[in-house]
Amino acid sequence: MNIDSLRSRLDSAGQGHLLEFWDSLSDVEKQSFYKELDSMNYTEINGFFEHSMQTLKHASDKLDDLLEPLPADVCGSVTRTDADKIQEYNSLGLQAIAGNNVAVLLLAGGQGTRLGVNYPKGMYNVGLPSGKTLYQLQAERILKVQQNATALTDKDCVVPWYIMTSEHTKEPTQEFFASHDYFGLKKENVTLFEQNLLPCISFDGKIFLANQHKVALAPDGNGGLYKALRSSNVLADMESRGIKYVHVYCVDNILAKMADPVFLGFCINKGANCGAKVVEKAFPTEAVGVVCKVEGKYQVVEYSEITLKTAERRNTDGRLTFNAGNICNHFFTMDFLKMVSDPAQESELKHHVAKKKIPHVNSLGELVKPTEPNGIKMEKFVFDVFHFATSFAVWEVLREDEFSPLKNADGAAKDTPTTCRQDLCSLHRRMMLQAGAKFVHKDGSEIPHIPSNQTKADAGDGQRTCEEFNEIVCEVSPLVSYAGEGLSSVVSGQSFQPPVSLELDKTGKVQMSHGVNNNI
Ligand code: UD2
Repeated sequence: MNIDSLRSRLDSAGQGHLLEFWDSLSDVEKQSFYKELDSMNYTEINGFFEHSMQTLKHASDKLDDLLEPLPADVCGSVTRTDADKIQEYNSLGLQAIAGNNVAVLLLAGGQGTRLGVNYPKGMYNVGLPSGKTLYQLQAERILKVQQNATALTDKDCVVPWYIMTSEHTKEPTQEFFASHDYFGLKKENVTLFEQNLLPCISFDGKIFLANQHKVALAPDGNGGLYKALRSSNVLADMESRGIKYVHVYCVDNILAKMADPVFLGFCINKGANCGAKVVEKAFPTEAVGVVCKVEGKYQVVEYSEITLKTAERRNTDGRLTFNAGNICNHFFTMDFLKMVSDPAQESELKHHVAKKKIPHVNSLGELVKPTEPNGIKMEKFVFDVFHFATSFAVWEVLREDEFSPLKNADGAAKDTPTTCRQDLCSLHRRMMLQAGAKFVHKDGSEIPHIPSNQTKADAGDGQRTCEEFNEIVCEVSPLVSYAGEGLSSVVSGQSFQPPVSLELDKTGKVQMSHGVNNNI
């Protein structure tokens, strides 16, 4: 340990206060703290801070004049594409999967503060009949899409799963997967890697201490992906497996389709090196980012970055001009990922800045838990690489089929465990209806496909109000069907009394559990 040299580096960077408690530390504490402080690049951190403060200063500047809608030729939509074409995209995607050319990459380094649990969000169980967690649903969708690709091509294949964690989520995620036997996936095909952390900084540029011998750190945002891909050798691993396409998604969307063949096929067909799956923005003030162009480059612009007038702008067909709602579901070619992860490009991605209440120790060595924001966290965003895209593709899907994120604890108005559970059950009920199943009440009368919009008292016999409709429990294991395929041979012509659950047993047979199961 060369403490004098470290002290002088810190002093000249204006961060000398970090050694305030040095003399009172134990030898073990000194060792680990020295290692932490010595490994940091203070010129870089101070540079990030200065840029972030500039960003804060200009936070109220609006981008309106620079915004351009997406050109029609990069866009496709599941509702405006005919069934044959969708089938073609699906086959193209499955062929890429069968050729071992596709990987999925999960962003799971977030701290999930809004949900308020002290374990990784992927371990959350939203209360489905099966009790499956988000991680298990995702693992099973990967297993099923592999099987579907094999069924189409007769080739065995693997979709490797890369999971980006952070200091806070790595260990519990690792233990969770190990204790669940990787949910049927092979251990060697599930790779956890860790994103980097950045210090939390006060408004006057001083790095906070979490305690007397540790810096207060936070993950560097989901755009930390690109640096981590390089530093953890994930890119090299992907290359050695022959991966050509990577599907990146975020942990909390219970409806996310891992390695979605249709989305892959659409992007491959377009020859895109970068793509985004979006949902139509529900209303002008909905707080989602929109995919658009800014000064000729593709970008996601947050709602707060434009004025209401621009958010409300509509095309002649009545649709919002900026309506491509980002759902954190991205397609990248391997070449593109390699390019944007190169330090020359990666360093061009600027940090976004958030004012936060940051717990820290003060100069008296006391722990302070502020009630007002006292500093900033700096994050890169995964979609900021869009502006490097030379060929871009945007695939619009239906919100009710593909987007229901878990953000908040129950009690909040949206994006809760309850809304996730209801949205998944609603999707599965619709998949079964389409496959020819009927849902019935206890007395055998059919539950209408569409809920009554009357109140319970006024709704006719057998009718259900929207609220009651939401409570119809129906869960189809991803191992039975990925997106509705193969269901009709199992459920067509049969009546099901909720709660309904379709699961595969150990012999690979579909087990149906429900109130009744009479042939119609
Ligand atoms: C994200 C998108 C937003 C919208 C929304 C939809 C970004 C930056 N924003 O917003 O545009 O699409 O999702 O649900 O993508 N994560 C990490 N490391 C970090 C921080 C986050 O891996 O340092 C992961 C996190 O675990 C999650 C994903 O990134 O899987 C999105 O993070 P979030 O939930 O904080 O993002 P949100 O909801 O603000």
